[in-house]
Amino acid sequence: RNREDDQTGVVTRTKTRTKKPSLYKVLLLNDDYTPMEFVVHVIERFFNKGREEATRIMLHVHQRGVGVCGVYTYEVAETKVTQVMEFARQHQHPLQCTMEKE
Ligand code: TYC
Repeated sequence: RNREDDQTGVVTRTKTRTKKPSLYKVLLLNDDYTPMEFVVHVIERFFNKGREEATRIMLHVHQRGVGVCGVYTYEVAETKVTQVMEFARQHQHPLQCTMEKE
């Protein structure tokens, strides 16, 4: 909020500037054992992608070693990583998920 002094004409800015939150990429890492179909399912379920895009992302990770599943604020990204790691562990797959500041 800006307020102008009647005597001096000086404008004082009271409101603190809002800052956009930092964004974090959530990454999947390739491995030799996790089935492709499981990875596609993970991407559909936790990153809200359709089958086509999920398949495209999975193949990118399979071929390049790493790939971005989504970009989120810190807490959301951290939650995705935890959920994916827990889901992979429950199914005894070595799938790795991590996050990185954009
Ligand atoms: N490389 C795995 C296979 O050939 C498939 C895979 C893709 C695994 C992506 C992990 O993040 C991954 N079955």
